[in-house]
Amino acid sequence: MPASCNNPGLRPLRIPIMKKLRNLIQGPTAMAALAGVVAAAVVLAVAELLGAFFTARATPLIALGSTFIDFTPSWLKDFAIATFGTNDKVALFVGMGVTIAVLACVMGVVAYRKWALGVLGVLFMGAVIVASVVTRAGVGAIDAVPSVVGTFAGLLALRFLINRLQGLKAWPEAPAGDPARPATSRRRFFAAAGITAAAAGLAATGGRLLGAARSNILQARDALQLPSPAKAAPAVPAGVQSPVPGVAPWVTPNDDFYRIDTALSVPEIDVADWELRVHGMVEEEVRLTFQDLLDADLIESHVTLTCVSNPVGGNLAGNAKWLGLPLREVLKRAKPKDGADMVLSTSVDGFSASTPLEVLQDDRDAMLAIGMNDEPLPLEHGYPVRMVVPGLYGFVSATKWVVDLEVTRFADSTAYWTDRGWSERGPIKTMARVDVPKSFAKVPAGKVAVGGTAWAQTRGITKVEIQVDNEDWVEAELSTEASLVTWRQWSYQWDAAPGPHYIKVRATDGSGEVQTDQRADPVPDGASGWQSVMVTVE
Ligand SMILES: Nc1nc2c(c(=O)[nH]1)N[C@H]1C(S)=C(S)[C@@H](COP(=O)(O)O)O[C@H]1N2
Ligand SMILES: [Mo]
Repeated sequence: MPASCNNPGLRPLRIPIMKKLRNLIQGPTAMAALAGVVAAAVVLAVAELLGAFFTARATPLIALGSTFIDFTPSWLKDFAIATFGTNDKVALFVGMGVTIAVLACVMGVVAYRKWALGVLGVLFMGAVIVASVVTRAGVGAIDAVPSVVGTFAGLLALRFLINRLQGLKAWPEAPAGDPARPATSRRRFFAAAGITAAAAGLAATGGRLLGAARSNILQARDALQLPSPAKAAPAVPAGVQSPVPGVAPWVTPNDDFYRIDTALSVPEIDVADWELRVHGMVEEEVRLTFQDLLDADLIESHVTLTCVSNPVGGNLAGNAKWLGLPLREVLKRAKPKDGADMVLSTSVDGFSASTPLEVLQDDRDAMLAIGMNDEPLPLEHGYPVRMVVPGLYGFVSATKWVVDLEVTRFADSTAYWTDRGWSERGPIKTMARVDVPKSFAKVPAGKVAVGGTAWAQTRGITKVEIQVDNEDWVEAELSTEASLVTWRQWSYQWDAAPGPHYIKVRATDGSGEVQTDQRADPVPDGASGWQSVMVTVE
């Protein structure tokens, strides 16, 4: 028997701590905290259920999260994307869930000790929710109804549970077996809390199902027949795909296309309601319906989109075939006035991007896209209409769910991310990426296939070089170039000797410029530097 077990000095110390801990966990404070959490679940669940009949973006979690995103400083956005990638929204919801749970615990305890103070706290939180709901773009005052009703339902639930709790007198000091020991009322409290929580769960699930059933946007999208383009995309030449297995497919399937946006709940737009307003510094205000787009002479072209938040070596880039109307044609009708140098595009949910006017008028075929890889745009990629502008990062050009184009001047207006510390302009930087081998891969000695992709939209890629350790730079083999606005893949057969090695890669673009080795963070206008991949050859 270890000596410590019969050390009498330890017992008196250990038992009070254990007892205190047990009392805390089983005591009224913890139960009050639990009541708070259950009441918060009721707030959210009732709002979710009613929310099925209102704008989806108006339920408390979505509205609070969206408001949080809008106040996210650029370093935090950058950190979130760097850490969680396209899972940044999941991370946000987890963070919000924890915060709400902690606040709810506090609220429960406060309400138990002093009911009036608890009521004030709950009403204050309700007011915060309502404020974040009604300030969302495209959300009306009526959309506050689910949150208001939810808040009062939560308050009722809290009162109900705290009544149960206050039934527990002379507790927990009463010894077991003592009739004063309120084991049954304690059980009753947990039963009440459990039933309330289960009802909240049902309401939330019901709200989800009801919301999905009431939304027929997905069916409308599936039923939509895209017209054939007046000008088809140039045929993709053979040999665009790097022969190295594991390199990203040259055309990114829609399901694998990276998604970056501030929308916590994907906007649902009925094409019958969709209208694009072109206004501002124009001779002629133009309004376009979806039918106008279907009837117009559409073009089709492959364009590689890239996100400014993409770190060196990252995968926030994708290549797709887009179908749409050249923005040039839209602007021709609107006739921009002299002095205008920017188009501020705005989405239905209040995101905006500043794009140089001349970029939308030149021959790079910037478009209002309605199709992506022979399908209507997926909901999360901007259904029914988005902008696609070759050569610019998405944050200054690729507005999804676009509904408004204001012709203006950089000096007069700013866009969503510009107001949060990012650049007002965002030409895409020349970048080469290694897809194979992966960083920290172990490969057998001998011939090792190295491959990846590179992009410099509107300039094109003319050379990709790799450097192993400190050896000379050598040219990789370029895959066929499809166009200047799509990425270009590459491959290299590396004669690998055993040991650890670093493989660096850099591209040269069509203007003759070699990709800079100057490291820059994504903020404010895109990451730069050379990717370096560590590989162990065995
Ligand atoms: N409405 C809206 N459009 C948006 C954004 C957004 O947050 N909201 N994000 C932009 C950014 S930063 C990028 S990189 C591209 C990404 O487009 P994708 O999600 O289709 O890949 O969309 C752009 N369009
Ligand atoms: Mo982006």
